[in-house]
Amino acid sequence: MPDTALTLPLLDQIRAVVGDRGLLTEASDTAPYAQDWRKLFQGSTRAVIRPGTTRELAEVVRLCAAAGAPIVPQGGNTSMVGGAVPNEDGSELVLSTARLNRIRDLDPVDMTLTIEAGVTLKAAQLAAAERNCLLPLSISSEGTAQIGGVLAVNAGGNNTVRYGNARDLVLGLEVVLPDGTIWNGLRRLRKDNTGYCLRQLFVGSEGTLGIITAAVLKLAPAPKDIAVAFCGVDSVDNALQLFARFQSHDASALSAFELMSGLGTDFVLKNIPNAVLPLAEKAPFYCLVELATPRPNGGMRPAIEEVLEKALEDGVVLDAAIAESDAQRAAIWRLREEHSEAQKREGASVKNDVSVPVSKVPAFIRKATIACEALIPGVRCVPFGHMGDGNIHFNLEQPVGADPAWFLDQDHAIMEVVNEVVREYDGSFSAEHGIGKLKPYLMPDWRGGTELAIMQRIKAALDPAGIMNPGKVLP
Ligand code: 2HG
Ligand code: ZN
Repeated sequence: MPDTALTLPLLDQIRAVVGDRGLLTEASDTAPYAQDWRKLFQGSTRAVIRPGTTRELAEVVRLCAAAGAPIVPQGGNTSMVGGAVPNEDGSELVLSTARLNRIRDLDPVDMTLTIEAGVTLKAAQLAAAERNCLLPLSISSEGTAQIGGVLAVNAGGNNTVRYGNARDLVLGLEVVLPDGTIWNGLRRLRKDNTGYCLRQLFVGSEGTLGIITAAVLKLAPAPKDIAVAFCGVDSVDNALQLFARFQSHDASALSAFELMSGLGTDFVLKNIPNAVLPLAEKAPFYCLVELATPRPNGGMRPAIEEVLEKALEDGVVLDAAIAESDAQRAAIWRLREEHSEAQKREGASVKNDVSVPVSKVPAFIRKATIACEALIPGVRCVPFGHMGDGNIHFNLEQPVGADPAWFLDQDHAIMEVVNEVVREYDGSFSAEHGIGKLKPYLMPDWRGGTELAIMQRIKAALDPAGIMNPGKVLP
């Protein structure tokens, strides 16, 4: 933001609210907040504001609204779609929720966790575990991602197959609106039919309607018996077959069913230190299966063995390894969780976070692979992800030796080709990563007409001046 007579008083006023430690203005301090972790979006900002309480944050928003200064809310800055990056001209102020990091309450009878936006998902999980509970939301970036951002994008992750998305875990919210008003909706009721469900309006709004400052989340009983298997399969069709078998065996025990391609797993084995394939032979695809129950000695190991033995016998699975210890379980999960990092180290990659009905995953992967290979000869397709809920990360790695910048320039063409197949199967062009800065241009085509018009009216009603995360979500 230029040093005009208008902006300097605004920053001075903000400093009076948040103090020196709540305001960063040195370029070296603000730089990490102005770029996404994938380094695809480079923005610029005059200041990063880090309020320590909801009241401070609300006062800052009120001051910004009065000055007409646009705000970019930011949590852990782990967005895959540039959702938390300011624009290039420096006119937007970054508002970080990092210092709102208190756990306000955990009730083991109500099974609720009341928590501030800046707590990392990992810290929230640990807080739940300490009280013998489970916060059933797990994503690869959980060590850095903060609850506010996780809710603002309605993150999904590995346990959606059993517990749903972030949205399904929210009972209450505290939100600062674009004019600085605080809405305290921190109720922890399981039944509450009192008009429009406002909390769900903010979940998934990606900071365009207000800033989530605290939430009441639903907990589940902590698992006491967990079994994890890593299975090689010769096709995605057989991966689907295996999923169906686990589901019909005991859907209530299935807490994750993840798919990995042979190539994506090879990238992990090559680029991530100490990653080891737990099978004797490589396979075209792999599945990670997790069964869990809160009952100690709840029979998860015999259950996973029973289904896998039959699947091996029937040729649905080529080979499988069942974790014998917590360390082996973690090592298997690492093969899946390091997929993004391994792809990053391999070269330039374009992400397609898409979903289709679970039954259509094999056909979708087959067709999208053919379409992408026809578009860019030599491109390396890396489909992986949350097969149990139909969310596939259909990522593409640059051809070996290709210019990374040239490859990244093809991102819209790639997304178009993949999305055409997604559309054929009634899927979505954004499953769990959101729209951010990357995908608003796709909204008219996919959600145009009445749906987009309703969204625009809601945006205009809550943020008439358009100061909340401008340029994100809506075209
Ligand atoms: C995951 O499932 C994340 O690991 C990241 O959603 C996916 O890198 C990706 O595309
Ligand atoms: Zn994912």
